[in-house]
Amino acid sequence: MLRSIRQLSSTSRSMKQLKIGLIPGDGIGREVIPAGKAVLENLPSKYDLQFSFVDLKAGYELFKETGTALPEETVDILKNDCDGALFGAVSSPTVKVAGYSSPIVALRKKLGLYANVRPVKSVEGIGRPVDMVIVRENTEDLYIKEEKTYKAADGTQVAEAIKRITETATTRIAKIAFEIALSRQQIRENGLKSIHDHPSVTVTHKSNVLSQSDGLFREVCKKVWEENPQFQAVEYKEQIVDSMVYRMFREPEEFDVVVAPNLYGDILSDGAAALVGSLGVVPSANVGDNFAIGEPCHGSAPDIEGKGISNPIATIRSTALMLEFMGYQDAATTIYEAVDANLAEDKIKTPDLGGSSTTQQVIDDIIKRMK
Ligand code: GGG
Repeated sequence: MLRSIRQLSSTSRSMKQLKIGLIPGDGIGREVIPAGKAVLENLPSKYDLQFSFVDLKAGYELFKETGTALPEETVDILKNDCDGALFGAVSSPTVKVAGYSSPIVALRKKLGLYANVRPVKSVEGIGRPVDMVIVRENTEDLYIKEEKTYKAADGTQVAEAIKRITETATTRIAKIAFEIALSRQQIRENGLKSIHDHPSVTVTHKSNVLSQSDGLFREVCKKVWEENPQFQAVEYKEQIVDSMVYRMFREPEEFDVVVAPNLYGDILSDGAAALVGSLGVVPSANVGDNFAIGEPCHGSAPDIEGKGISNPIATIRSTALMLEFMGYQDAATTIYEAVDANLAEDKIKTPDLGGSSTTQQVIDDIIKRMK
C-alpha cells in the first residue's frame, strides 16, 4: 500500500464535495471506469466525501468518429472544474495515422502531470513478495514524438526519433521519487508491515551507451540526492536498464522505489505486472503539482472487449491512488484493503487471474468488503 505520498493542497484536503472527470477512452476502458465510479459512490459515509462525476471524451475511437482524439472541452473541464480524474485506456494504432496523436500522452503534457507512479505490490502470503513503486518520467524522452523519415543517399528509408532528457524534468521526477521513498518509510515506521527495512531509490538508465542523454538523467538524479539533506536517509542505487529487467524478475524484493525515463519506465512497469499475477491488477497515477489522474496500467485489450470479463482491480486501485494524491489516505486504505481481501480469498476473480467471474461480480465483491 502506498499512502500519503503528497498533499495536493490544503484546500483539496478539507473539501468534501469532489468532482471527478471520467475518461473511459477505448476498448475495456469503457468497462473498467464504471468500477472506479462505483467504489467512490460506495465509500463508507464516515469519510464524509461526496462525489459528482463528469463524463469526458478522448480516444482513438473518438478520433475515427470526429477527427479529434482529445477535445479542448475535455482538457478545459479537467483544468477548471475537476478535483481529480480517472482515465481508462487508449488503443493508438501502431502505424502512423495522419492527424492522430495519443490523447493520454497529450493530456499528461497539457495538465503538467510529469510523474507516472506505478505501485506493484503482492498481497501478503500470495506468491513472492513484491513491494515496489516505479516512478516513470511522463513528459519527455522518446515520447516527445519528434520523429522523421527520409531517404538515405542509397535510396533506402531512414527513420529518426529524438530522445530528449532535460535537467528540469529529471530534477522534478527525481525529487518526487525520493519524496515517495521517504513517505513509504514513514508509513512503515507507523506500523505498516513491509518487506523493506529502509528506503531506497534505484535510478535506471543506459548511460553506458547513451552517455549524454541517459548520462544526464543519471547525473541529475544523483545531484538531487546529494544536494537535498532530507534525501540522505534514502539509499541511492543505480541499475543499467537491461540488468534491471533481469534483477527485477530474479530478486524483486530488492527494489523499493525505481525511477526511470519515460520509455524504460513504461516497459519496466508492464513487465513488473507479471510478478503480481496480471496487468489487470496494476494501478497508476499521473501526477503533477496540482492534479492527479488515476489510470490502470493495462491497455484497451480489444481481444476481451465486450465480454464482461475485464479485471476492474487495476482501475479500483488507481482510484485509491488518485484519492491518496488528493490527500484522502484513509478512504484509499479502505479500498486497498477491500481489494487485498478479494485477492486473498482467491474466489471471485476474472479469467486473467485464473477465475471465471465477471467484471461486475468482482466490483460487487470489493464494494461489499468496503462496507
Ligand atoms: N491505460 C494505459 C493504456 O491505455 N495503455 C496503452 C498505451 O500505452 N497507450 C498509449 C497510447 O495508445 O497512446
